[in-house]
Amino acid sequence: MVSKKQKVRTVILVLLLAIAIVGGVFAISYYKGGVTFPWQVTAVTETKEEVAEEPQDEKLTVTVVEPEAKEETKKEAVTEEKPKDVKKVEETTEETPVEETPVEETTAATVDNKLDYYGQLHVEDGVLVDAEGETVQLTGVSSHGLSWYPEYVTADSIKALRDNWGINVIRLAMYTSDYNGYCVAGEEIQSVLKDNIDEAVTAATENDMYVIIDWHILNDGNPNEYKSQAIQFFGEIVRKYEDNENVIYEICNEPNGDTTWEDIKKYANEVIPVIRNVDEDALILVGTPSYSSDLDSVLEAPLDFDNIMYTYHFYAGTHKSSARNSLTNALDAGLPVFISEYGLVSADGDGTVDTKEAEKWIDILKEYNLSSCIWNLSNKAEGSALISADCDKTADFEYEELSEQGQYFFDLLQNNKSNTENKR
Ligand code: IDC
Repeated sequence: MVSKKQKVRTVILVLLLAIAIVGGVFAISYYKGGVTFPWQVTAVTETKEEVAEEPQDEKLTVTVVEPEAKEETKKEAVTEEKPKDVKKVEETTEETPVEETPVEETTAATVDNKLDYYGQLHVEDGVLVDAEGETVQLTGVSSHGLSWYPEYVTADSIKALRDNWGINVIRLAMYTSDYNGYCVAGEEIQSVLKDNIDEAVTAATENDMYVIIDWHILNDGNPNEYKSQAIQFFGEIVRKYEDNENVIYEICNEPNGDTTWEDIKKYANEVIPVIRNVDEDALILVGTPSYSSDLDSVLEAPLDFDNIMYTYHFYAGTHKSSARNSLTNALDAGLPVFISEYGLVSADGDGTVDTKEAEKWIDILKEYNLSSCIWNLSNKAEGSALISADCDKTADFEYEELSEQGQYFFDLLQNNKSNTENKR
């Protein structure tokens, strides 16, 4: 009989044996690596993750920083290269003669013939004449304020005006009190203005043109307000240009307000000798009351100097037949008149060309051989500007780049030429 004790011992033995066998098998498998125990799985996964994450981070850091930097460099390099490529393409295009043809199509509007240059001018019997006493007519443009639009009064732009439009006079409007005017802007701007005048006078001289140096009073209605500055300015300027027979001095643009002809005479009698003491032949233009429109007062008591012309200004949109009558009355009475400024638009400098009135005014200019300058050489957004507001060029304008008044003026110049040709 097997005792209970023996049975228990046998079971324990079998169990121990089984444990030993299973343990052995597991041990072998473990060392062979064929079996992955659950704890191993966790450990491996954890290790893998750890291992995988760390290098990934490092890699990311490396891949993020390094390649991006490289990419940037690459991008920069590419960007740098692109313009080169574009340039190369452009250069190639420029080099192709066929591609250059359109450039020629964009040439400036140019009249057929240039107006003449006459040398030293004089006033004889109320008329502007050359050395031989032949009647002379100057036709040209006035600048806008020199402080405001100096870019249109450079050596290049003046040469282009002469070459393309054929005009023989340019007026340099130097405001005295408005818009950084000479008398209010300080020494630095004064010297800039004088440099601009010098460049323009030199260009006019080199291109056989007359040049008017205009002391452009306006809001300072009475020229006596800045008389001492005028005396100093003209004294300095005339010494600079005493040998330039093409320089014309305009000593006060438009006296206005309650300024009388007597006030203007008082001023003129002081300023004119300053100029004449240095350049005794200089042609001098003198403004008249009411914005240079009152010639009647002048007729009653003209100045006592030779080679003086009185200025008369008109704007076709505002000034009509009564203004024309007062001008022709003075001319018929033998008063020497110079139209140093006019517009075909309104007197405020804006509006459209009044073609009906413009035609009548132009007829008078032709009939009396009046010298004149049209207001104004700029691209300001106003009717009197000769250049379109959307044109940034300061020379060599195409016809389409001129304003309505600019085109009208250009057509006049062109027709003048053909008229002259026809007469010959
Ligand atoms: C105008 C200019 C305008 C400027 C104004 C200043 O065209 O851009 O703002 O002066 O007040 C004149 C003057 C001349 C005027 C012009 C047109 O001599 O300076 O220019 N004008 O108003 N007299 C009659 C008309």
